[in-house]
Formats: sequence, C-alpha cells, structure tokens
Amino acid sequence: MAQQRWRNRPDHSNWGDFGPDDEVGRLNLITDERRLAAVAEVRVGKAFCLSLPLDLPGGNRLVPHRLPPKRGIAARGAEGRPTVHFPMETIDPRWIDISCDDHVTLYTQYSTQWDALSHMGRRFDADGDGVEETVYYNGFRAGSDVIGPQDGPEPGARRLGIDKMAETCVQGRGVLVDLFHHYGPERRLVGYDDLMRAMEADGVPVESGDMLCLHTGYGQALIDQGGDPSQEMLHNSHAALDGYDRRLLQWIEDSGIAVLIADNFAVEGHPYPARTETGRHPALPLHQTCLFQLGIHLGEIWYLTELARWLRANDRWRFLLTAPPLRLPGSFGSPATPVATV
Ligand code: UVW
Repeated sequence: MAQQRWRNRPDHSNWGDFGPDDEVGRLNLITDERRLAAVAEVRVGKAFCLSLPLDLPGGNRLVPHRLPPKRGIAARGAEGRPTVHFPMETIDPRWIDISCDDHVTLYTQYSTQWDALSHMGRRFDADGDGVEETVYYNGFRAGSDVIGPQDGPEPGARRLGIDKMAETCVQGRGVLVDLFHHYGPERRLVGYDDLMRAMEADGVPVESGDMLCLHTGYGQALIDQGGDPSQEMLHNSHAALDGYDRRLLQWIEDSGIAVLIADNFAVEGHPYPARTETGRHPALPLHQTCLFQLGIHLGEIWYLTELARWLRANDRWRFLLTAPPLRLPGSFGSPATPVATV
C-alpha cells in the first residue's frame, strides 16, 4: 500500500477515495457495467465526430501561447529527401510502391482537447507543515511528480499525465445538455439554476459515471468564423459555466459525473468579468473543483452541434461516447477525436 502523500485534504475534495496512488479520479466510476449500459444506448448505429478540425480556432487570439499545428514532411535517407511520393525500395522493379510521411508540432490544448489532471494545481499546505507547496490532484507534488524545466531533465507529468487517462480507454455513457437551445449565442454565465432549468425542460437524466457534455454552440461558431475568429466571438459569446456559483460546484461534486465536456473554450466563463469577491479565490474555480479537488477531466473546444441537433430531433440525450486522448507519456493535455454513437 502506498504512503498517503498528504495530511491536509482540500475542502470538497475526494483525495484518497480512489486510493492513495490514484491518477485518474472520477474515471474510476466508469465500470464495466456502466460501459455495458452505455453500449445499450446504441440503437441506430449512427456515429458523430465530436472534434473540430485541429487547425481551428485559427491564429492565436484565443490563447496567445497556444499556436496552430505546424505540419512538415518527414525527411528520409542520408540526403534528407522529402517523404512525399517517395519510391520505396523495390523487390519487383516492375512495381514501385510510393510512400508519404509527415510530422507535426501540436500545442496539445489548442483545439478539441482534454485537460489532464496535471494541467492545474494550486499552492496548498498538503503536508500540514504550515507552508504552502505546489500540489496537484491527490496530493501529487511539483518537483517530483510533475516536473518543470527547473526541476530536472524531461519536464512533464510523471504522475497524472494524459497517458494515464488514455489507459482507461475513456469510453462510457455520454449525456448532452443543450444550453444553446435554451440560451442562444449570447454570452451567459450558466449557474446551477440555469443548468437545472435546461436539464428539466428537456428531461435530461444524469447519473453517476456519466460523461456530461454541454452544447453551447461555440464550436459551431468557430467553424462559421472560418479560422479567423473575432475577439468578440472568442471572448464574449455563448454560454459558459459560472464556476463562482457554489451550488453548481456542489452539484458537480454530488452528481458523480465522470468527466465534464463542453464545446466552448474553458467549460467555465474564463476570463470572468471583474468580480467583487474579497479574500482568496481562484481565477478558474471550476478548474480547481474538477481537476484539483475531484479528479474530473475537462474536455474543451469539442464539436457538439450536429450531435445535439440529432439528439433533439430524436428526443434522446444519451449515447455511447468513445473519447481517448493520445497515449502521450507525461503530457498535460491532448487533442482528441471523440466519437458519439447513437
Ligand atoms: C484555460 O486556459 C482558461 O483553460 P484551459 O487551460 O483548460 O484550456
């Protein structure tokens, strides 16, 4: 049995509930039985791609340090010949096989993506010595578990990496709440009351272990903006959760959802309008609740509009969701090409 690595557990957290060494949080709730129940949601066999093209949003106005994918052609042989229409070595000279290979620099959180649990931590006195240290979900530590360039070679997540998420396969029952239908394309911070109103109006059931998807229409707007999105669209349109609504955070804690997904930028309304809170409070309260406290992975900038339209037309809200990230050792996030099957 591993040693518990913390003495103080953050309020409203589940650290330790899935074991002292747990690195996948609420994904533990997607059991074989729940996956079977998810498969039972497949009734007509139709599938939906829930990823945007990974070169959207376009440019870097959304987050300046996240750049679009940069592709190149793999060089081959001593002369570094480009591997496009490349004639392979041949056994039968009457038949020439031709090959193409490329490479890519990908900012893992540029487009449709998952946040790993190592994506966000905080300064917190987990070891109870009266001094705050940088820690992540389940008490994993900066410097030994999550490594920066200042800590040693090979920076990245030795623990809580996106590869740990991939190993669970990330397949279960998806449930969609259609915020766009109820609240339209205007910017709106959706708190507990708004979320419950939308769910009740459509009769959306959410159960423990479900993968909750919020359709806001933001992903469709990115497509409509054609790779050159306006500041207004990027930062002041469509619904986003109000992470400062304590009742909403409590519902996320109590509902047992396994992961939380949206087709908007950050699931929550980051950057928030100026606030009046006094005292200490996080910049990204929903990220803190999900990634740091409860081990709930966040899916962001997905494409949910076609699926939402189909579900509404067919009076259904549940589906089989298959959404593994790349099994990329040590990464803080990953692009994804999720598939919904109905
Ligand atoms: C923000 O940048 C606000 O969110 P994320 O890092 O999860 O994309």
